[in-house]
Formats: sequence, C-alpha cells, structure tokens
Amino acid sequence: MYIPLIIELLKKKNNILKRFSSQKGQIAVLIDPDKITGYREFKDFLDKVNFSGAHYLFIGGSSVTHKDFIRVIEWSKKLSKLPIVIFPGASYHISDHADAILYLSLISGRNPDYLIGQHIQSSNELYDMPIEVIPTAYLLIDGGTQSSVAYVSQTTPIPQENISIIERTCKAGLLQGKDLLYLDAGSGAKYPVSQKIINHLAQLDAPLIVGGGIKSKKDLLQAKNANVIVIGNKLEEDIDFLLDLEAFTQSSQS
Ligand code: 1GP
Repeated sequence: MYIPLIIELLKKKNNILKRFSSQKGQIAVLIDPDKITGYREFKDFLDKVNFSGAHYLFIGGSSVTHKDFIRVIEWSKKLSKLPIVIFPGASYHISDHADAILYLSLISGRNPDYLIGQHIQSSNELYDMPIEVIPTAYLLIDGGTQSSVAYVSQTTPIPQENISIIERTCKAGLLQGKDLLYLDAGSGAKYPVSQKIINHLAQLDAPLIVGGGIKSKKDLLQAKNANVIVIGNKLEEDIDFLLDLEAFTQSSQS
C-alpha cells in the first residue's frame, strides 16, 4: 500500500525539470554508449567533463544495445556526480541508475511506434521505477544531413524555414501535456537549429532543449536562449571544446 507513495516521493527527489527551467544556456554532454570503447578511456573523458561546468549527462542513442546502455549508465553513475538523464532511442533504454528520463514523443513525425508504441513496451517497468519521467515533445528539424534518428524512426524532419509548422507542432505538444520541448537537428547535423527558431520557441511557456550539430562558440551563442544545449559529436572529435563550453557557461551565468 505504501509502495506507490514511496515511488512517488523518490520520483520527485531530483526534480530535473525544475533545474532545466531555472536557467538558460545550460550544457548537457550527450554520451552515446555505442561509441564508448573501454572503461579507462571513458573515465578520462568523464574526469574532464566533470570539471568543465557542464550541467548534465544525457545518455542514449538510436542504435544502442541494452547491454551497452546499462554498462555506460553504471559507469557514469560511478564516475560522475552530474545528473544523469536518459535520452532514449528505444523502449529498453531505462535504468534506475539515472535521475530522469526524457519521455520522448516524436511529434514531428507520424510513426506510431515513436508516438506511443515504444512507450507501451516499457510502461509497466518505468511506472514503478523511482526516476523522474519528463514528458517531452521531441521534434526533428532538418539539419542538412539524414540523421540516424530520422533513418531509424522513418520520419521526415521539419524544414527550418517552416517556423510556423514548428511552432504549431510545439504548441500541440504542450496542449497534449508535454512539459518540455526538444528541437533536434540530429547528431552530426551540418547546421544546427537556427537562432531565429530558438528565440521564437523560447517564448513559449516550457523549457527548451536544442541539439544537433553544435560545434563552435558561435553555435553556442546562437543557442543561448535555450534552457539546455546538447553537445555530442563535437566532444568525441575534439575534447578541447570543453574549454569553450566552460567559458560559455561562465559568461552565461554571470
Ligand atoms: C542531441 O543529436 C544531438 O540532440 C547531438 O548532436 O552529436 O551533433 O552534437 P551532436
């Protein structure tokens, strides 16, 4: 009888959504377990990230096995005090080692599997898991390449020039009860979500996450009105970009 109450209390413990809302220009480092080769390299990487001023670790990817996902979540928990947020690519990307999960509905697309199908597969387990579940309106925005999310989900991103469709899609997501907006140009995008789109959507009454193709100081500055900016690929190629992230977070917090 008390178990549901205890789960409810635990779910609220870290309140990541409140942290997202509290400030603009926060940084999430995206870790794709598919690309992590060994413990030692991963430890070196996280040691640097821990001191970079990054605010969150996002963990996930569109083609990650359950085994790799669990292994990397467990390592991250051990090696970092940063909040761990699951950015799931499939129903089995869940773990109570995380602080929160972005409960993504891919509302830029019309694939029922990514609107509700995957969710049903894990709902029993997730319902009883003591992590914060954040209902998230997830939109793919055209970033000039075919992203793996677009390929795996078999959906078409919204063109950047269609701001009105992006806005209407976000509003529909919020009316459906999503607490968070996530605009993703896709990992390795040629060009990230534009400043114009970010500034426009930042006016809606929900925290905004942006990611995909962010790889320079200029990109960071253009995304500064988003609550959370997600960086993946660039750090895999160039770990020194952490220095730019540090300078950016210091200036956006002062
Ligand atoms: C997360 O897909 C992004 O939203 C990450 O993109 O790997 O290009 O930073 P990058």
